[in-house]
Amino acid sequence: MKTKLDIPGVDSDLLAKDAGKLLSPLSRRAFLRGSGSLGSLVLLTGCDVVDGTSAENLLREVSKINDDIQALLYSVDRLAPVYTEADITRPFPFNAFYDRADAPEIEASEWRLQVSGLVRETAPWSLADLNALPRESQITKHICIEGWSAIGKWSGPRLGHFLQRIGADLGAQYVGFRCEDRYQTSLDMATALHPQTQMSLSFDGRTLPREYGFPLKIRVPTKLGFKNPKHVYELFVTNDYPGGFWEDRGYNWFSGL
Ligand SMILES: Nc1nc2c(c(=O)[nH]1)N[C@H]1C(S)=C(S)[C@@H](COP(=O)(O)O)O[C@H]1N2
Ligand SMILES: [Mo]
Repeated sequence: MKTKLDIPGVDSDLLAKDAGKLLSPLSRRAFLRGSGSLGSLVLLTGCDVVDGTSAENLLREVSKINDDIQALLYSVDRLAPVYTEADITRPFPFNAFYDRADAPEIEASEWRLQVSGLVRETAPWSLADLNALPRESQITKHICIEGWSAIGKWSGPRLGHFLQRIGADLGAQYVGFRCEDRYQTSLDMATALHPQTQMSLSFDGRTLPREYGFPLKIRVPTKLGFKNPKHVYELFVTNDYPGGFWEDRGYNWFSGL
């Protein structure tokens, strides 16, 4: 492998520092145990860093190693902690990339969940169809990257059961979600199949309120809040990295807890 460490316009020490910050704690330890230099990052990623663009690619590769390591450590047997009714946070905080008053208003009778990509049955689902599926309830903690957390109660069908039901390719890499407010996010298949990953139709004992994601939110208690899409209208299964609203703006894609 040819490695050139003099990059015109790029400070190699700063680049190594930046990239080191992107690593998960586990791979960072391994990185620092080595020389912690740009050279060792080049070895780790196999990237040939010769200019600003390849420096960017190197940072992207490092972020992917981070995702891969987190995915490897992720276990469908490891459950997020569950809480009691007495622990529920009321009122529950609202968050979105806009103000509460601007949350989308969705007409229940017109709404359909579209299903696409690597699935056998692509027929859309009405809210009544989803409401007819067996439900589970969870009281879990939502943790937002912005520094707050809150305990809430959600119920709805298990996403894993739904994916089986529609004949999704469970060996595919990603399940992506598109939302009515143009938000989107995606999960690795292991997380989509996790027993606590839920298609939430109800919140705190009533129909999901408008601002909390009516009519459908995907509740993922093993991930940070931004990986929990509200107002979902499309679910797709794919092997092409789908990214997401915040993921495309630099948040770590895996963001597991
Ligand atoms: N459609 C949609 N889903 C979204 C968001 C959003 O802006 N739009 N924000 C995410 C973030 S960052 C958080 S913390 C939670 C907030 O959910 P809550 O309003 O139920 O607390 O929704 C997540 N899902
Ligand atoms: Mo968030």
